[in-house]
Amino acid sequence: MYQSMLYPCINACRTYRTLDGMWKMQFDPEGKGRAEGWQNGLPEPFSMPVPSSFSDLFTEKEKRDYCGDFWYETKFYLEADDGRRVILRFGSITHRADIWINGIHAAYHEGGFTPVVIDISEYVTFGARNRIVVCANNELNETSIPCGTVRTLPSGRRLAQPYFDFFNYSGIQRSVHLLRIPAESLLDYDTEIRLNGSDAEIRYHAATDGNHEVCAELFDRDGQKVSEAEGKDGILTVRDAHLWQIGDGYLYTLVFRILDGEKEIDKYPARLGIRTVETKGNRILLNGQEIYLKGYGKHEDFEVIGRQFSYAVAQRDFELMEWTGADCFRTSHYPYAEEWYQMADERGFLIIDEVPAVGMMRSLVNFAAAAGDGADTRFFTGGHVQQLQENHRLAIEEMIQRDKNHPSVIAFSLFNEPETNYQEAHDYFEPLFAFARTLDVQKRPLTGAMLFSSRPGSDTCGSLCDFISLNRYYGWYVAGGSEIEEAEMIFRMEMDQWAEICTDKPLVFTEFGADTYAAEHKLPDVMWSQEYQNEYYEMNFRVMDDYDFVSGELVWNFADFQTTEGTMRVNGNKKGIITRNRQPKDAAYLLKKRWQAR
Ligand code: BDP
Repeated sequence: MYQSMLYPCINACRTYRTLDGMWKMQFDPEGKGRAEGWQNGLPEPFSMPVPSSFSDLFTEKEKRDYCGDFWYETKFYLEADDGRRVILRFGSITHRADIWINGIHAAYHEGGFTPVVIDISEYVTFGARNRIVVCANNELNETSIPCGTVRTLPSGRRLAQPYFDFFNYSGIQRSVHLLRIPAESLLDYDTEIRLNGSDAEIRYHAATDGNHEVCAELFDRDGQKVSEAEGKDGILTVRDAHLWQIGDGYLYTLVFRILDGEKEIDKYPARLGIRTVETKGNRILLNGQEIYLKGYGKHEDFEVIGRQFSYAVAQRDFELMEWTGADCFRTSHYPYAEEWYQMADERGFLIIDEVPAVGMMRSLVNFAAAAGDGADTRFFTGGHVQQLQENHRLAIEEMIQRDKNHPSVIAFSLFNEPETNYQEAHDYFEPLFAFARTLDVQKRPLTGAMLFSSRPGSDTCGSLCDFISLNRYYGWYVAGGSEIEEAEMIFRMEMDQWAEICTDKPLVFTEFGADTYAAEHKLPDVMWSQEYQNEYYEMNFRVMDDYDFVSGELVWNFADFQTTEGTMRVNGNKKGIITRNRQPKDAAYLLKKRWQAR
């Protein structure tokens, strides 16, 4: 594996090309591929687009729901050796993969939502065609994140059984790049920002794999150089800094160069937004000013393409989010494709970046237990815990390394709805929070989205978080429909308890919502109708507005999305404010009115 996750760029020192296109693919339900030597070429492949989530492209159920090993193959021509490294970079492979180059095993990667980056220089043949073979696997278990299990039907067919509420889309779902980069190059960098009046000070650290001199230059949006410094560690001072703000995604360009005298060995242009984020008392501050988060929990999910990244869908989503007056989303429940963060940086949009630690409880009915009765399954006890924690640690490390330099990322979420009501949960999470704190020099707030049963008195993990994040379904899973007045009462009772803790800690709602069928209207309203979604939100906002430590509201969900089928879901989760094909439900207008006025 190669240590750098820097996004590809093209200039005099670096080049890349995409290997996206039609690849060969083959399912391997018996897991015999390795023994039969498929790493040297697939025996009976069909064609498959890369990137894509394979499931919704087929017309047969068995293929849509395929669970197990599945293989990909492609060939590429490589030009003559010019002394540079050859790097192969997958945006992600879900959930794990072995990769061979020309039949030689080059890497194994666990985790389906961060890049797989491999230095393949020693495996390739220059001036010739080279073969890439990938054996991916999409099984879920209790040591993988996200968590789940696999059920074998009497026929022998295997089915993924997620402990979470989204479809187990898999495949090579993000772009594949082939990079040529200098033998000595920039591997990674960190930036720490301080504001002094109208000026800014940027402390940087550049990691390279050599000893040559590094220089850093900062350019404004017009290409004017505003500051420069020398060394792997340095300070850039910016007079009258144009701050990165909500709705004003002003980006400077920070150019790192590695020099051998006059000779440029490497050059990497990074985008930089000047902004600070912190919590103070029970407030969240951006550039020292209090902010209130308005927006959504989302998914990477769209018809036909599943979880594949699409610039067009992302653009539509940003347009719709901004149209409702939103300024923030949580990458529930996994790090998204990097392009989402680049677009958010440019638009001045805020992101809570979440690791795929979801399904940390045994709940097979589309997460029903999680949202409703909060059953305790003792998930954090048993033999699987150590390996789970190792995978979780790796996912945190890769997420923070990949995303730490995006101004849009204002917080990291390290879990979604695990059981937190016993000591072992705290013992599990405490070292992970401590580890995450060592990785982010910007010291962004850390949080985790808390389950219904995680509340003052019972929860053991809120103390690890810089702000409390609550997923709450008062008026839906709890006292829904005609009981909504009771929901309001018990919601207030819970908030009174948080009020005692949140004198010194902000609280953000990371989920609240009601399933709503876009075609359904009813007077007086009933659950699933558009009118009820409005009533639900009106009640929830009434309560939230009475507690001044509430620092944000991210509704669940931005759009309807695909889940595993079952009695809890009507061809997916319908809590969207927007339909799956990206048109507004009535509640979108309610949010728009509220958020544009705030
Ligand atoms: C929460 C989960 C989320 C679900 C949501 C729901 O965090 O993934 O989709 O409930 O039930 O438990 O809609």
